[in-house]
Amino acid sequence: MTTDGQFRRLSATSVGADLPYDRSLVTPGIVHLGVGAFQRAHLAIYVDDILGADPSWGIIGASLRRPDTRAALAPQDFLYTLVVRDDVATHMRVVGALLDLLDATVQRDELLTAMADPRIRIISLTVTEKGYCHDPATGWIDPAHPDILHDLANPHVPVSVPGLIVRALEMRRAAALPPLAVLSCDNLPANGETTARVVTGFAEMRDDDLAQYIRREIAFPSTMVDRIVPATTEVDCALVKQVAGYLDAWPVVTEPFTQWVVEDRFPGGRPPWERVGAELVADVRPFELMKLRMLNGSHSILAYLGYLGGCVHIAEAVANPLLRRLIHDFMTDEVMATLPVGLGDLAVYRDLLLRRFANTALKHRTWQIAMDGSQKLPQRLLGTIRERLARGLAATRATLGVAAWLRYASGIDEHGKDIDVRDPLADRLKAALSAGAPVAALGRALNMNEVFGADLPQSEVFRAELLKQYASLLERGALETVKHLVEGGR
Ligand code: CS2
Repeated sequence: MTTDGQFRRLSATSVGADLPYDRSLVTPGIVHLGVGAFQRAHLAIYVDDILGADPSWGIIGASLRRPDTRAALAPQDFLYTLVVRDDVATHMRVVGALLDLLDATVQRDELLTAMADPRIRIISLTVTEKGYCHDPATGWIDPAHPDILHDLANPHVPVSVPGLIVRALEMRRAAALPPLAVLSCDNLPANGETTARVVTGFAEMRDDDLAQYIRREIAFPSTMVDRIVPATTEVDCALVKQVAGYLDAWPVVTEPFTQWVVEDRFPGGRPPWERVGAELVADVRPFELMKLRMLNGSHSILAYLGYLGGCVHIAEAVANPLLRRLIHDFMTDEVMATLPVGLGDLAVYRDLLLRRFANTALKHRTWQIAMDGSQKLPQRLLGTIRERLARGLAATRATLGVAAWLRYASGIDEHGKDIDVRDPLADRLKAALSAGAPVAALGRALNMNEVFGADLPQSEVFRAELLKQYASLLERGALETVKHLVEGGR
């Protein structure tokens, strides 16, 4: 359907396509794996903003698992609307940086050909934590992962992210193409190193020479990415129709805030991103730690406790004075002391986060953030807990966040209803947590070394605090537990 009554569909020849650059001159310079809402509101905007100055950096995107993205965007020439909203204003603009979008499930060869195209100088990715096929506690590739086993047996028809990248790099080496950068834009600690580790780890399993070539020639800069981008809903499409007056099957809605800190290592060159607000630095690690522990740590705590307490969206959760106090104190008293010096005034950063979470124009579901906890918690909460334990300091609020995740992952809510838990370890978590006394249930969950590592389960202090919080969640419920803690009862 390209029309709906008097409304026309966004497309290059129809409506909405008056871009500030000539799109017919734009050529591809980047292949991006994992075109979700986040990438379309973040990396794609940093690219869209430089296409007037340098049109050689257009993006060829790929969806790795689902055909719906291509189906939505192809009829509108891969144009889409970026909707920037807060409680005061709504702005819309059309983005033209995406030149094509391949569905890797049926266009794998086209995707590999694009990745091995001489014009491509950056392969970027937002494939979420689980796309790395690694062990989240250690960051090493999981050799028993079904997709990795598939790709080892069928290296020319890869399905995993490491498999696709290694095959593309192999093709580039065979064609004697110059080196490029593989740029992770995922919320992982040291995301460049993590990507390098899984890519070279997979290459080593296939061919030592190839692994050496990758180590020698390919750069894996780390990045800290930040913009809150909830999944698009029908309501967002209706808003675009009403305000912009055209049909867009897949707009993306986000907040005004955006931040991108990037390590400046691009052997094939890069767009002049510093001109459009990106911060190019030598070492991204301090920024990543700050963002993962402060923003994402708070987000996960709000998501689990908020969901259990009946809050559908983050803004609703943070409007609850007890939850707000909890994450305020979590950031101030538990996280800040674990961060490196030189990051500026962390209290200002904290207050900005609290304001961003309170944006009621963003319908960011607690359920969405609650997904994939087993992949997220190591970098969001467990790092903070580890560091505090090592210094003999309490980590009560962070531990309550972990307990709330486990309570959520048990699969039954406070009213006895099923929770739709989305997590690669969902079945194992549910089996571990759904029967027996809390101490036995937690004992089984803590055996998951890929989440907790070998060290945390050994800590008596951590075990005792986790049990205390978990038992309180079961007895009192989420909001009463928070009240108890915030009001000093503990
Ligand atoms: C969120 C993040 O879904 C989640 O887990 O915590 O996507 C968060 O919105 C972004 O990292 C913000 O930059």
